[in-house]
Amino acid sequence: MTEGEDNGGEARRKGWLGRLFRRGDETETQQTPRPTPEPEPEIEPEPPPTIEPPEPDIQPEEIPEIVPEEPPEYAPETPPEIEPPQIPEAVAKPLDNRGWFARLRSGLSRSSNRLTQGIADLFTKRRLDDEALEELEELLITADLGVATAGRVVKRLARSRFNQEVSPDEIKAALADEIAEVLEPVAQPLDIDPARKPHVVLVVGVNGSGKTTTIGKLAKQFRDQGLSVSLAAGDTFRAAAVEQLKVWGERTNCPVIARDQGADAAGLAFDALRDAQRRGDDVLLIDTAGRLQNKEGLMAELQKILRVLRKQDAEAPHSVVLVLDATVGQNAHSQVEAFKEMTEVSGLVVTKLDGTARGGVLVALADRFHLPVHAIGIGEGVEDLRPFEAAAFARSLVGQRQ
Ligand SMILES: Nc1nc2c(ncn2[C@@H]2O[C@H](COP(=O)(O)OP(=O)(O)OP(=O)(O)O)[C@@H](O)[C@H]2O)c(=O)[nH]1
Ligand SMILES: [Mg+2]
Repeated sequence: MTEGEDNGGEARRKGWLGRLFRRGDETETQQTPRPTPEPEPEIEPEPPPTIEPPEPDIQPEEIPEIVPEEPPEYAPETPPEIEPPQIPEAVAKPLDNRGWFARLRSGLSRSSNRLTQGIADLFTKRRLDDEALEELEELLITADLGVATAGRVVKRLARSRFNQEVSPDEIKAALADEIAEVLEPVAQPLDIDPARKPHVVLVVGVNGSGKTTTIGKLAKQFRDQGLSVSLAAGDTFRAAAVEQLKVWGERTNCPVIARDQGADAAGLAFDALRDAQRRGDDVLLIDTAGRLQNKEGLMAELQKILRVLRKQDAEAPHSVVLVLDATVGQNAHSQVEAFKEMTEVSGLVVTKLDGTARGGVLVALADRFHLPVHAIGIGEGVEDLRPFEAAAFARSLVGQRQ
């Protein structure tokens, strides 16, 4: 359960987190500095959005008033060499329920194998006495459930089964029930308020967590519900990120507002909301960068986006969705803490539960932060975003069959 056990794929994210909490260490000097940012105002001089030019009824002099920004407090860095966007092909047809459950189970196998084996070792012809409960608690902690949650789950189990002889299957079933009870209150879909035109969803998270992909998948789901959706490529830090969102826009038939790399993300968000309001869109999904050079830089950018959106709609964004990669294990806690400090996170989407996920952490997060988990990602395709179902997830985690 410690960060030291994280798999190799975390190195990049750890690097990000390292950067998230660091100020001006040596790695910055390896990057060629970008030109000094343009002085204010930031919106006015920018190139027009790619989908439609500003309409004449907007007075040009209004715009500087709306964003009276100082230059950003962070020194923008030259993005690392641009990786080609990794855009998987859409999954042709929806998975049936057994298909997705099998995927979730195999994704959670890293957690569930450990639990299943541990439970089998512990509870073959054994009473659920104090010693057994203590060992079970340790096992749950190593499966990423965290000390507090593991303690609570075991205590509740003891209430009903103390000193009874229990089989591994009974323990698994009881555990799944206890875990489902922790998860149930947070299993809440991302509800779009039809009174908002648009309902603005700001999507945040560290780089690589799955923000852009999740936006594409959400766009598809909302389109399938008959909603009109537009996308804003607010991750202006990398050219590839903009391209990636445009591909999702084409795939889901949603307009994408985008600007060149390095453009001001808040200005782009402003234009995107104005256009979406004008069209009367139901939903606006705003992508953000996860890769700014430090926490202060990221916070400054996100807060600027919030301020600018609120100039047009005092209640926007109506949802702030934090996307977490389930393979990072305990790091997810510090990511939630960091983003809660930066913005009012209103819910989570947890991705990569089809990979070598460490799903136990989702239970610990639910128990600790009580943030709604709107959906889970179980693959790279457009259909691979599923509602978060507490009971199914709990059963998968303990290795039970559906
Ligand atoms: N297996 C799997 N891969 C996923 C899932 N969600 C996203 N990915 C992949 O994870 C990688 C990163 O996803 P992105 O959507 O680009 O992540 P991001 O948060 O936008 O990253 P930055 O733009 O770098 O901040 C891509 O290769 C995605 O295809 C998922 O649920 N399962
Ligand atoms: Mg992205």
